Amino acid sequence: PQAIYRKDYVAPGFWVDTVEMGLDLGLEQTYVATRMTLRRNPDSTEKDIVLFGDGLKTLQLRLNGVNLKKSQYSIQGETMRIPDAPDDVVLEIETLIQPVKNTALSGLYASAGNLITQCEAEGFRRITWFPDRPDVMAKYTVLLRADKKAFPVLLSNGNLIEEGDLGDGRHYAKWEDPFFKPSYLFAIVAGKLVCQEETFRLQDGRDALLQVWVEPGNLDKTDHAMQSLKKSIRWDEERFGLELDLDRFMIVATGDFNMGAMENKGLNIFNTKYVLANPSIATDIDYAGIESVVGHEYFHNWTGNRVTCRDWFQLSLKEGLTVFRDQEFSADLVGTATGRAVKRIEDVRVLRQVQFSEDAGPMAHPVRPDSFVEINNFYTVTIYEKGSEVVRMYYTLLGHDGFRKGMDLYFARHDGQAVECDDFRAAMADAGGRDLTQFERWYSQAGTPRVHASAVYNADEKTYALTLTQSCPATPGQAEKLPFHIPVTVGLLGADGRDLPLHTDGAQAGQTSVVLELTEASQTFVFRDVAEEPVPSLLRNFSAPVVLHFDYSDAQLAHLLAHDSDPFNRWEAGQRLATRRLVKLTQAVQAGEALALDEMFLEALRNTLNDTTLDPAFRELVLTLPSELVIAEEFDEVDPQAIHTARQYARAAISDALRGDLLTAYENNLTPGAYSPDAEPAAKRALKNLALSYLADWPQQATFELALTQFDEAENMTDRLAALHALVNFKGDPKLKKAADKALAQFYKKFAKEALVVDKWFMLQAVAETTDVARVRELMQHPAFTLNNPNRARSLTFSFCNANPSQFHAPDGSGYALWAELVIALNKINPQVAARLARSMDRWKKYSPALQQKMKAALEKVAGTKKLSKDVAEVVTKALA
Ligand code: HT7
Ligand code: ZN
Repeated sequence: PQAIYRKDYVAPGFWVDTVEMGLDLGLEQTYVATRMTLRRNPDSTEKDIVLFGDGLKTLQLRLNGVNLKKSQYSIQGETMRIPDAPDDVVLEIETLIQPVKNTALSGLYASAGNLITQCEAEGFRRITWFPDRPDVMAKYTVLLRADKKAFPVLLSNGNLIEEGDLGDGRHYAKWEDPFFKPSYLFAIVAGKLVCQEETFRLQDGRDALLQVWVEPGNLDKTDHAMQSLKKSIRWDEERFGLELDLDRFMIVATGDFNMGAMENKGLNIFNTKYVLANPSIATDIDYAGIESVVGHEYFHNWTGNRVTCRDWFQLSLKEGLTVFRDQEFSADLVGTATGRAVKRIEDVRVLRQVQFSEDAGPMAHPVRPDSFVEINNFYTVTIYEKGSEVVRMYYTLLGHDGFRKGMDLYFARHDGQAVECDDFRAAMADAGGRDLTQFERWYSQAGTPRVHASAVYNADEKTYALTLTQSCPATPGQAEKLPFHIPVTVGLLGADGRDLPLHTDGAQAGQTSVVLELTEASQTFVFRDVAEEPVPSLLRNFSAPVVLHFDYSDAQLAHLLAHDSDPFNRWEAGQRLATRRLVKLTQAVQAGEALALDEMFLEALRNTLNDTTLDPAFRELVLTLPSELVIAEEFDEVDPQAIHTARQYARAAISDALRGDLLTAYENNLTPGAYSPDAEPAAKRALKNLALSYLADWPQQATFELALTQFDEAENMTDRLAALHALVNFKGDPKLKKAADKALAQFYKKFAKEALVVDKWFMLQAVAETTDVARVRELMQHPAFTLNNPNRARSLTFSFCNANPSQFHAPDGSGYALWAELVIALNKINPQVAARLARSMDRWKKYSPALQQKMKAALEKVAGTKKLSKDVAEVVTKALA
């Protein structure tokens, strides 16, 4: 497949000022008439009108009122070129499209009898011919016409300016969006929908109409999304001084969606997973997910919509920044210092588990990629999560107020424009009076930097010299890396566990944390007047997306775990202690040696578990062992079964040693009374259910009964699902398996009509320890399973391939054969979803030669498939390179 390159950017030959669209909507067939006014861009080297179209039946093409003859334009692939056009043009285009046949869910498609659009990144060209690129911003007016019964609700971007009857059972609605926007933010929704609505007073005194639209029958599940929307609007006003710029803001939920949600101007479209919630169907994690995704999409209204991307290579300009904003939103809503740290730890866990792995694999790319084959493959954890870390580093370097000044300057300069990552960096540098030239390397260099720290304490001179050395592994196409500008936040702990005052360049009197700026390959930072040899607390709050190495002793880590004033690094110390042990246990499994877990580690965990002054959510995080995927990163050659055995052994040993403490934690963290998704009760449930999962490793009837009672009596999905998890993974008497199966069957029966809960039912089984390839195949035959719906496909097949490593990597290669079949099947239905699944094989070179051979064969099978989409072809070609 053909790659496109960032360096080849050419400004559009023509701007589009206005777009008027008329759509006659139907599921089988939709007629689209588009009239656009174009104006020559004198600053471009491109002289033609260039339009993009994909899968369109073109009925009519008129330029300034005259039909275009075939000889007056050319079409190659998705690109139409009209040469020799005058400087001002009115282009009229009529196309026919077939929404029901659109299983790719890009462009206009059918979902449960409704019509929905998804235009990011390049879906608008599946509706009409258009300069479908983000730097072409136009004003849209949209007239929707449809059968009244089939499509009683007709929505588009902006304001409803007219609606009425057309006779013959049809009606219309006319929408006008007052803002210039790129085509990827265009949206329409039509169908049988109902809404929860509210008028909300904005800070400037205006009233806005807020609506959450869902299928009939789901109005009992919209309240949390509405509350989240109101909180988002208020937060953006208060934290960034950014107002809602429309009179009306709509959210629509659909069960068929490729991603989480979409920030279309004034008409956000969401996966139901990020809208629908009530205590009986949604877990605490779902509630938190809804709050952050509603926030994320809302925040895009400024970071993405008002200021958008010049081209798709700049995607992180809007995505990294908006993820940073949604992370801060969630942290601010919790409010407490540990609450913030808990959120930070959760975010960093995702980064390490998924992004670090991406950065070390064949799809590694910079935050601002230099090339791609299919843009849909670049909605990645690097663009989103690493992009957010890059924005967070500006925040760390400039401070709270400096960052806000940078944001203000960014909007003052670029409101209404399509810009580059460099423009954001320039705004930060100018507002903060800082030289951020070297910081650019975070955008241009892929790979996760390594920082090695070493220290020398001079007792005579009372100095502590900390040397930081950086390097970065090679990534595809980038063999050599130049030093990054890395903010490393550091504190020093005394023997009593308290922070020592810091005397070093840049530290104010009394300061106990300092941001050291590592810009060279190696630098030494000297702390003066250090009364005793300290334990360093490095990279506090994870101040940069790097792997930090320091040769800590176990005793130093236990000291940090017990005392660090930085809660992130307390957790980090616990993870380091655990990882060390899990690596050793894995090696012992491989060598056939006896396994053991030392009392010192168990004691550190026990102390944390029993420290009731600590937030239960924090204790839950400390007590959770690093995942099998994180442990795998410690090895050059991964042995998934040995890692699994080692981790399971460690869990059982913890369960055994901390029996009484776990039971006490269980009992002390019950949350009787009405359900609330707030941080405090959610934290208690998290710790209680972690205790339950450990107790399920304790093969006794009593703990099984505990789980069964929780399952039967649960009044919320968090507790019910956690209990079902414990039952299904119970280690005791095989006779109890029958009771677990019964619970599984009961659960399905009770929730068979709730698609999102059925997804959970599949997922829980997909990741269960005993679920092997044969069982997945059996589950694929279940009447509720389908590959056509992305959520359902992901719930079983993605969960198995990505989150059940010891079974997926079965030595006989059966997991890989299943993977290949699924990717090939999905490729025909939905290339974007297929390409996501294809990524499960990214790290195939990290496995034993025997497994590698089987993985390669599976990759080659997919690569050799006829009619492979660009999406899948790019992923497997890069994996095999
Ligand atoms: N900006 C949105 C991206 C998105 C998307 C991209 C490709 C294909 C389908 C998609 N649905 C949504 C989501 C966001 O980051 O807010
Ligand atoms: Zn986004």
